Amino acid sequence: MPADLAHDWWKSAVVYQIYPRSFADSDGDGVGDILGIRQRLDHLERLGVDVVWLSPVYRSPMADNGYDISDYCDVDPLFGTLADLDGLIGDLHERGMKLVMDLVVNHTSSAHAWFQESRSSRDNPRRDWYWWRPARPGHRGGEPGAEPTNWGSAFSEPAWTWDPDTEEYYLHLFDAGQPELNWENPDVREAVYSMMRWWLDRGVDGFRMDVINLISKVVTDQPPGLADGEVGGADGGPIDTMRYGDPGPYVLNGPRVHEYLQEMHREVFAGRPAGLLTVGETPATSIEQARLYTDPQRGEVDMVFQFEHVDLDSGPGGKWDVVPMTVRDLKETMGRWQTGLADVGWNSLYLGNHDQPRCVSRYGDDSPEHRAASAKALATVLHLHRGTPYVYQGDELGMTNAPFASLDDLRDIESLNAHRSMLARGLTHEEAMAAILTKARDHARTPMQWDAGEHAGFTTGTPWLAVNPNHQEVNAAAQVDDPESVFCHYRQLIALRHEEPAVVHGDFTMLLPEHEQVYAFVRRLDDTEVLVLANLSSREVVDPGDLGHGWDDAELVVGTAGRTDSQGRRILGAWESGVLRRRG
Ligand code: TEU
Repeated sequence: MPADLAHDWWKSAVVYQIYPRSFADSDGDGVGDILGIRQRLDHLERLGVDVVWLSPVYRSPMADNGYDISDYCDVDPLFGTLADLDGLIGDLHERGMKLVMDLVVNHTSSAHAWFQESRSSRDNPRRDWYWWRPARPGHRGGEPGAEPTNWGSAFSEPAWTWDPDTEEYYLHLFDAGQPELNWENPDVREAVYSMMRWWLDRGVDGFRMDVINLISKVVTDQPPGLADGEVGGADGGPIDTMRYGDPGPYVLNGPRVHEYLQEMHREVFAGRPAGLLTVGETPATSIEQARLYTDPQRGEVDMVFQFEHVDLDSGPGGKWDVVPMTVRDLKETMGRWQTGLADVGWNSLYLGNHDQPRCVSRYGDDSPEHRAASAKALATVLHLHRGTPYVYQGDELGMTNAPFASLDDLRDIESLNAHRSMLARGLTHEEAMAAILTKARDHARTPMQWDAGEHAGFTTGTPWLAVNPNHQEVNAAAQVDDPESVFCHYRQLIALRHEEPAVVHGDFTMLLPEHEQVYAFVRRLDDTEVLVLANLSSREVVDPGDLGHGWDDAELVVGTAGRTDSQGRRILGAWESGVLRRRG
């Protein structure tokens, strides 16, 4: 690791996200684990990524696949041991890579000792570590409608659960097994900071902070101190606002969130050597808010995951209200975020993760004819924007959504609850399944496709979630030595970011914003210009405006940049993409 690592080293880095349940299983129990990851680090080194973001491996009852943590300072036996994790940290550092852990501190598991104590009695010292409230006045606790507010959770249920022992409700914006921590309580914050320092002392290089913009709640002075949300309002997120009140205005980007993040920075990161990375997951966050979160002068986080481009196909009814999206929509939002954080802050760049369907199926064309080209075109566009790219495991192979046929094929609490909720409000099973089969998180969670063998080389046992049958064609073994493969295309893009400063620091100019098929832009730094052109459609594009005029003698650095027909018009084939560079 270069000693003089620049403070903002992560601007030229590429992060690879590993979802441990689905990456590689070393002991044949059908669930991925840490030793499995350690056995597959050559894949990451060949790809050229700089950082691994590891989704949770902590002790957990797995109500939400690890995003419900019962012990922050231990590894769940399903994934291995602390020693295994120390080994992974060592292996990555030896290879010049870093490890970023998932920090899930907006909520804990209900099995966490803190919550067990908190729910044990109303006057337990940890009672105020969570959000407990009495039943709505005039209502008997436990009865429908008695919840302190009408809020819905992201998993399509009431956001409050009654505790018959202490006769109060506790708040959870996700599953009932994920009670919200009360960050108003300074002891809660200090407990979190000391846990973070413990991991940094162990060699971890930073944190991806789960729903970090939910930690400050708007507490009103009228009982129960929290207000009802609007039902039927446009949420766009996973909350089923057709049935429940939208908690958004009371929990998103709350009044003390910046104060808490600045305190965290002072208490955890200040004074530590450069070389750490912090990225906040911030659903429903505006550019204005993102500038505050990522302005280095403010000492909060290095970058955030914003959700606008992954909510483009969500209608007024939220995530499950699936609506079409266009290339123009994608350009409009990506372009605005490029401009919005051009002078302050920094963007994270992603099209997929463990919560989103596969990007090639959602934004591309996963038919056998176009899958590889569209996977490359999406990567070309994403990786050349100004920001830090994130590769979700399998996207570097062009992995697609899975052919789930029925609810039995799914495992994710979010989809299973959403199905029940949609039926409860009168949708048919077919209507509910149509939405779920489009947006299900399990699409991203099918096992990694290492080879064409049984279970794609992921496990010698029975995978916890079925392997995508297209692993016969789509797998790492078939791609790593194929210069025309999606894998090698990703490797070229990552290498370009490492060697071309204009890709890291160059300004961004969108071209042809109104074009229905073409996504093109220029990056400029000093005397270097980089032109990125991509046809994000399955139809050929003829003469996309004066795109590329004057670039005839430019250097083609990645992909292809179309052909010129007899009339001198540039033709871009279906899903064709390329990067041109010129100097002076
Ligand atoms: O996700 C938060 C979040 O925004 C998701 O609920 C997202 O909106 C939804 O899944 C899109 O369908 C984080 C984690 O990434 C997710 O895996 C967890 O389930 C959630 O927090 C609770 O920890």
